[in-house]
Amino acid sequence: MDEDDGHRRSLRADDKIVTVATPDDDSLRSIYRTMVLVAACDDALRAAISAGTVTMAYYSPRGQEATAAGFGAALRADDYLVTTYRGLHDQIAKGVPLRPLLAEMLGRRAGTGKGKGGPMHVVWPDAGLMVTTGVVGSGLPIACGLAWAAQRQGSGRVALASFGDGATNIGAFHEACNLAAVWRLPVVFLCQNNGYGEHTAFSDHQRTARVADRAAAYAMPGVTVDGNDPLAVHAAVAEAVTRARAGDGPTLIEALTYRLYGHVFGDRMGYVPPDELARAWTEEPVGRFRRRLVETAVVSDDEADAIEQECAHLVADTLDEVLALPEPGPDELLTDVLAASGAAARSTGG
Ligand SMILES: Cc1ncc(C[n+]2csc(CCOP(=O)(O)OP(=O)(O)O)c2C)c(N)n1
Ligand SMILES: [Mg+2]
Repeated sequence: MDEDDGHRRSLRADDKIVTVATPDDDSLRSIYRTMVLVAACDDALRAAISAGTVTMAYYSPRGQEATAAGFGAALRADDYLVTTYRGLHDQIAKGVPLRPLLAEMLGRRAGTGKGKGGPMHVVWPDAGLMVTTGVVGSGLPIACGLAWAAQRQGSGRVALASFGDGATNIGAFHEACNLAAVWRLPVVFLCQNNGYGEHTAFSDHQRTARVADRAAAYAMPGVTVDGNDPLAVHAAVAEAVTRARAGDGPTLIEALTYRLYGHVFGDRMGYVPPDELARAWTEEPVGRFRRRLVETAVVSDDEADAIEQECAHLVADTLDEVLALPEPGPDELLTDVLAASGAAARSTGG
């Protein structure tokens, strides 16, 4: 990757130059719409929790929209994604439909897991979303398994593991990086470095200046990009995906971004320096990308407004619809616990 702006830094583990296409105007509008849809969903969910209409532990991805929209546009529909509890943006960007996604988050029977998994366990294989996990770091070895399967099947699919900066201190991160490098697995390790693991700032939880520096330990390329710029993320992921599909193994990408609403809904963020938070809001990625698209005449102000209104209405209508849907009943407590292999298993709910 070229070092063409202040944030991008490459620790190239080989000499291959990979050229990737930049998104055309339709793709740019689609990336913007994804970011707007995530922000609209996040606004609606936080408002619903505040109003008491919805009760759940909610980990807002607000501020990290660009990272998800950038990688979503760089992946194939059949590529795999493994994400975390802070995964709403990733799930939307990978193409999980809004209705079953929100229904799962709200524990409705029409949800991706029949309302029995909840927000920490959203799975939608039709869009390649194979796992959402609340166990920090646990998604990375699973992504290796998916990538190993793809490698053995020759399917050309790539697995992208999305995780936070805190997760890079977990043993599973290092085991997965090592295994992926040794077996040259088609994996993209995408660290969304939002500056904090729960209430611990990045500089208090690791000595390495950049998460991407850790790639050198596994002889894989590592790169740090501006995670608030969807095109920087897109370029890095597109390059990593191209390498992965060509059999050249994994890449570690660190997307520098920010959690604008703290760790979990209700976080008062007293541990966050106020000037840091104020600065982060000035770099808020959705508005920033809108300004860029308007300045470069990819959209007019009216078109950008129309995208925002369309997304706000879609989210409001879907949320209203989902709130009226039934929850799973007690009779479903023991169903879907194990994969049924025959009629007997099905009849016992096994
Ligand atoms: C194995 C494990 N250890 C600890 C926790 C508690 N925990 C939940 S979220 C979190 C912070 C993770 O931070 P990061 O990886 O940076 O992700 P972010 O929340 O910033 O998206 C921790 C420690 C957990 N869920 N799983
Ligand atoms: Mg973090």
